[in-house]
Amino acid sequence: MKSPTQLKEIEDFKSAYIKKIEEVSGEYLALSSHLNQYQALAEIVMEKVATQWAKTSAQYDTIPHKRVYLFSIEFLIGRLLKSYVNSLNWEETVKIAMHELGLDYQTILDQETDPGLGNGGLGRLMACFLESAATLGLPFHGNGIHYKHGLFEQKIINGEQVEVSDNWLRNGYPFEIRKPNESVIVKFYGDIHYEKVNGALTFVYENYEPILAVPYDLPVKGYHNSTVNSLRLWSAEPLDEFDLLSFNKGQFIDAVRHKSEAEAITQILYPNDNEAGGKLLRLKQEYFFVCAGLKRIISRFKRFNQNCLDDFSEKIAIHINDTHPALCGPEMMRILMDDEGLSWNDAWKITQNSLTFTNHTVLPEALEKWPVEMMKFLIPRIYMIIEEINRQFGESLRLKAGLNELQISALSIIQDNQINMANLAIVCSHSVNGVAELHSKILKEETFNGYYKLFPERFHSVTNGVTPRRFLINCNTNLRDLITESIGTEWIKNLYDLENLMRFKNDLAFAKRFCQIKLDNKIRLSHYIKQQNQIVVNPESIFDIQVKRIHEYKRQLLNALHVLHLYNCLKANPNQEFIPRTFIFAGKAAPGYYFAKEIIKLINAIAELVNNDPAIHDRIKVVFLANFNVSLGEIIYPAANISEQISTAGKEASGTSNMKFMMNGAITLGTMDGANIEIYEAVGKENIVTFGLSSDEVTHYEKQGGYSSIEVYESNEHIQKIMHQLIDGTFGHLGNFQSIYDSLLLYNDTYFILKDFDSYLGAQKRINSIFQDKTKWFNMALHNVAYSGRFSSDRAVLDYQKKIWKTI
Ligand code: KOT
Repeated sequence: MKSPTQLKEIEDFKSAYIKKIEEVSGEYLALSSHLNQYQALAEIVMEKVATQWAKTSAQYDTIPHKRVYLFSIEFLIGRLLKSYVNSLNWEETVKIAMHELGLDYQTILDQETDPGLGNGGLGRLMACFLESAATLGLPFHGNGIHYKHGLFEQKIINGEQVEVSDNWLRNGYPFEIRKPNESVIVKFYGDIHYEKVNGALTFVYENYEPILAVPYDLPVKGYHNSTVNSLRLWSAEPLDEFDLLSFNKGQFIDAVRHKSEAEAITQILYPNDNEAGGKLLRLKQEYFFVCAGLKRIISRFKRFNQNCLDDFSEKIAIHINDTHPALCGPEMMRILMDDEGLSWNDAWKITQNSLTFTNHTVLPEALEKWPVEMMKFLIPRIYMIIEEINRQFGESLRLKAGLNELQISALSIIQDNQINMANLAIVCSHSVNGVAELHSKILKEETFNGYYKLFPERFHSVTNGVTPRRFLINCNTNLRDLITESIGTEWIKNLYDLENLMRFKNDLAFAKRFCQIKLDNKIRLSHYIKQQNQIVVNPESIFDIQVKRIHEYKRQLLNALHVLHLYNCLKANPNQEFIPRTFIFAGKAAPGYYFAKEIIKLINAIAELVNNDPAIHDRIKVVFLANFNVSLGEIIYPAANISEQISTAGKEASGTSNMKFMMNGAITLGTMDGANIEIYEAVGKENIVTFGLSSDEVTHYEKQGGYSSIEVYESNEHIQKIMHQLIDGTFGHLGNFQSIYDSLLLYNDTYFILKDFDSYLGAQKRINSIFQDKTKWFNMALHNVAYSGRFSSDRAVLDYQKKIWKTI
């Protein structure tokens, strides 16, 4: 029964919506398109959010809380409409209203584009942190880039990845506000020199190219509260639409060149995950959003602080998310000295006390280094400042720490004519952290050991987390309702409360509903698979899922080779007892990463072989879902039985999909890597399946130049068989996989795939035997949900507040 207030709310909503439809489309509701229906709902929701947004901003201006600004080159925010509706506590009203108006709510939600403003874990983490901070009511804002084109859309054609350009702004975007009056000028190129003016040496920067940075603000709304923070994304525009001088001379092409060169800066997101590209345009992007963001933050601070910058670092924390915004150090020095007239020493104190830095990867190819010449050419003043920071740092190591020249050069920001951006970030900030316990340990003992020895107090660890609102509450509503009916609502804001679910471990009725919800989620995913890939899968089979960027270190190849091996076993012994499995893969490969694209091709080749072989009797199905993104993840995570987290130990800094799967009751099949280790500790060894070399073992082999993959190959006939199949025509018209064969045997298997193969096989067998015991399986799944509390990004953000930003 609905209360009179509820009924009135629904009626009011319906009339407002009917009116809004007419406004956005000029049509009556009955004639409106799905897109118009979406736009109308988005506008109504945005109006409500904007009211709270204005109020939050005004409150922040009067309360002197320390503010945190997250600087990141990626914010993978996902679709926002459903998040806003649910966080406004409007879910029921909107659903009923839509239903009563004869509209399909899900179809309306599906009209929203999914902004791909990030590659994967790094960008998604920032979106989770923003959501958590708003939910916790903390003054915490994002600063990034307004890419015109986000991450490419992936199509699979003849088993191969084909990239299509993304155009998320095609139909306009209802959740952003362009703020031209808060634009800033960013200067590139040019010459610098000192001139004597009235006897004093004055710094002159001329012939530079000015670019206009225009901010777009997106509201970040807290769940069931009235806090709305901001994500500010900067767009590059020409200062003048046309270069009038060229235009008047009749040089039309030259006149527009300036426009397109300016716009190029924020045209597109670089599609590499865990790799540093090294292109001039990327460096331009990095400086662009750092410069614009800092200028605005500093000028706002002065406005509310009687023009005084003295206590800046007590009131503001600037967080450098990986090294892409590492120019925050020298840029802040530049603003404080050149624009604000502070001395070097005063500027340095403020800069270092304000900046904190998180590293997200130890892969050497991802550690950014920029050629000195490029930096000098593009941002000459910044280069000068970097040189001086480095000189003074070297001097302090020599004089205060007593290091010799060799030791100093190992810690130098400038090495081999390149700027080492991680070194720059460490030197300019007062805190460095890794994103899981093991990763932080590797940073201290290996990657940044030289710095750790000098400044042990600067090093911290904060394990990543994910928002349970997006990755459980809004995407697995049946599980949400079961949990709330069982333990109340407290868990939504304090995820540790999920531990109370353990009271139901022997409750049959609960177990039945819990398992039915998983089955329903698997059926939902099966429909999606049927619709997208025309493959029929069995929802009763084990859903074994690996979704993440395709990368050698993440070892999708190990998973794929295991499927091929199972296929071989069934072919050799068709009547063996076999527990049906559906292997689901999804993920994008960087367009220039040949080997990763070969892995996608191989998975699709195996899918074609296995899915169409009548001898298999549908006991194995292999599915590669195209275009993995946040929205697809929201359908996939709730449907998983097995969460594949099988990176080479020591290589995955944390991983976050492991957490999303766990919250939804999947069992982790993983190596002792990144946050898997902490999941192991949280659920206990009975409730996770682990395998493979440890990170110490991997390092041990690496120090000897690797292990011998040929030896493993020669001693294992299963491996011999699958290796031959890669090159013997098994995959028919889909071709051979010589490069994969070579990397494993000729180039000695850098990622230890063959070395871990047997151990992985054993782990998969253990899963089969556990799955047969339904009670045991339920118990494991329940443990995973119940102990996922520490993997909430609420906990992660609070850890940062306590350990790093010292705001609470
Ligand atoms: C590096 C360079 C360019 C683009 C992305 C990266 C990157 C991504 N570096 N680390 N990551 C991932 O960050 C996640 C969030 O901390 C981690 O969970 C994951 O292990 C990293 O691979």
